[in-house]
This record gives sequence, structure tokens and C-alpha cells, in this order.
Amino acid sequence: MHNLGQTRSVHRADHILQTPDAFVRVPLPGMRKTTAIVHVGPAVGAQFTQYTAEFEEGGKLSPASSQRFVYVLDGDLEVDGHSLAARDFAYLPEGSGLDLTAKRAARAAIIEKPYRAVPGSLMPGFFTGRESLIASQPFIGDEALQVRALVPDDPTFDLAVNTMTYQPGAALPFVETHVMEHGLLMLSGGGIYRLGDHWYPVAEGDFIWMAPFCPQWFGALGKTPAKYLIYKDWNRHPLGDQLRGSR
Ligand code: UGY
Ligand code: MN
Repeated sequence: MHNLGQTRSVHRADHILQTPDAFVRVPLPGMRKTTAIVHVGPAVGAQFTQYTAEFEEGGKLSPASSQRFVYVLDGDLEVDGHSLAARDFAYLPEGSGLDLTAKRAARAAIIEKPYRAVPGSLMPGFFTGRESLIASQPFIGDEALQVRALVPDDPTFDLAVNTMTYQPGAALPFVETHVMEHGLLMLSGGGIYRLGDHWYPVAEGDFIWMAPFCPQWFGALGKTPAKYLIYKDWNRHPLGDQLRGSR
């Protein structure tokens, strides 16, 4: 079967749209009975990597060399004696030595990034959470666009991971351009994403990378809410490694 070379996937200097028809599964070191769909990484200039890990029953991800954030898409995972079901998440600090195992087949969004310490400040610790227990907040006062922050509002964290849920017709209030980059996984629904000077139809399963300062806007279409998981670098000075004491 072929599709005459058609895909919605695109790769541009300041953004990537990767659609499920274009996903390629690869093994990564430390994986057992598990494969990765790598969405983005330093190869395109990103400061983090994001992949979807697909676990068979009994699958395993060995400890990461950097901090790792895990959001379960479906199935059941276990980390440090904690069970994680769909919409549960875990933060594994750099050096935690914790692995992830699958009690039954599962899929999870995995975000990894070398931790940027703040001199004189403690490193964040391991935690797990359940998205449904997190209170949602309207985005800039818009009740039709609700945000759940999965990582605590604490300056020791150098990343933020949120879910954003748009009622049909809801939209970002303006075209954002900001220093942070994003990794975004469409969890449900769809709409139109503006990235740079391009407008794309997007749907459940799509991944988007936005480089720093990539103009971005989203409007939800359809009769059901659109929801995505979104990562950004956070709480760190833009001069980054040039600041003495940071890394
Ligand atoms: O947090 C954010 O920057 C978010 N509003 N961006 C986005 O949804 N593209
Ligand atoms: Mn943004």
C-alpha cells in the first residue's frame, strides 16, 4: 500500500509536524521489548528529546542519563513501586537510576533533557501524579481553554509540562512568539495550528516541535474538545550556559 508520496508531515527550520503515517519505530539503548518513535532531538537543534515509547507486556526502559518526564497514553507502567495508568505521569530527576516497566502493553510520551541546575539550589525530587486530580486553570481568563500544569510551579524545575484543553471554537488569544521551545503531542480532537507563516490541519496523534521564537497559534475545530500535551523549557535565564555556575 502506498499514498503516492503524500503526507501532512513537514520539516522546516523552526518547526516540525510529524503525523502518524510518517512514524518510524526504532530501538534505543536500554529498551527491552519496547520501541521508540523519536519525535525530536538535538539533531534538529532542540535542547531536549521527546519520543513515544511503545511497550510490550514486560517491556522496560532503563534509567535515563538525564531527567525524564513520563506521561502515560494508555496501558499500565510501573516506576519505583508506583503504578501509572493512562493520564498518570512521573518525573524522574537526573541521576535517579529509576527504570520504567510495563505490567501490560502500554504507550507513553517521554521527554528527556539534561538538567540545568541553579547554583545554590536543590535539585527537584521524584514524583508521580494523576492528571485528573490536577485543578485546571483558564488560559488568560478564557474558560473555554483550560490548562493543567503537571510539573509544580517551583523554580528548581527547568521545564514545564502542561495539558491544554480547547472547547470547540476556542483558540489561543494571540500569536505567541517566545524564547521557549515546545514539544507538543495532540492527545485528542483537532484544529488548525499556525507555525511560522504556515497553517496546518492537525489531529490526534500528531506531534509538533516549535523552535524558540517560532510564531504559534491554535484554534480548535470539530464537535469535541481538542487537547494536547505540551512541553517547554522554563525558569532559566536565556544566556544559559554562558552564566557562570549553570550548565
Ligand atoms: O505555554 C505556552 O507557551 C502555550 N500557550 N503555547 C502553545 O499552546 N503553543
Ligand atoms: Mn507557546
